[in-house]
Amino acid sequence: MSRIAVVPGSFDPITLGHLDVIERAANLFDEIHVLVVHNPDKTALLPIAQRVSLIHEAIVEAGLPENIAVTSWSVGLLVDYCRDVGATVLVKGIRSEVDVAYETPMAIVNRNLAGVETVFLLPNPEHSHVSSSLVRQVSALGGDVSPYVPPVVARFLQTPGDVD
Ligand code: COD
Repeated sequence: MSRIAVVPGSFDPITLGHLDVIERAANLFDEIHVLVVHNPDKTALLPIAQRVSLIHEAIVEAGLPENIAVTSWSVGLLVDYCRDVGATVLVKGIRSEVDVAYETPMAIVNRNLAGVETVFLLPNPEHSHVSSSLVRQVSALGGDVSPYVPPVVARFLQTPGDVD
């Protein structure tokens, strides 16, 4: 039986920290679904379809394994999506105690709701300070985001019209 895992997030936009977690997850499981989900607690920068497109291009650009699908989800619980595609695991990145406090109750509820386990991956220390909100802030103020995001995202944030 193939092991399917979902890597959910806002990915607004995808960062090198996200990409690192996606690559490691792809090496651990047979199939990975990178799932863009709207987070109602955050003010969005990019439309969901744009985020999906940038993730897809970043994965191709980085030459990541081909067992990665990218899609979005807007109806119902995360575990409903997992059930629909036969995924038994959620993969999340943990950067700090703040992430642990945010993710722990969701992991417990997701296991209680549907038996879906959450696997936490520690980030590459090189990217542990990186977040989409930091990227949005640096970009809005005209700074260089290329140390924090895949090249396709850096190009997009400089000239949004040039990338689909
Ligand atoms: N290094 C490593 N990991 C990182 C980094 C980094 N630099 N940056 C982010 N991450 C990790 C985050 O910890 C997270 O695991 C993931 O990458 C995505 O991060 P974001 O910021 O893009 O996404 P979030 O935190 O806004 O997550 C949005 C979700 C919708 C996925 C989340 O809120 C969620 O799981 N919601 C559950 C919805 C639901 O079904 N609720 C009911 C039951 S709990």
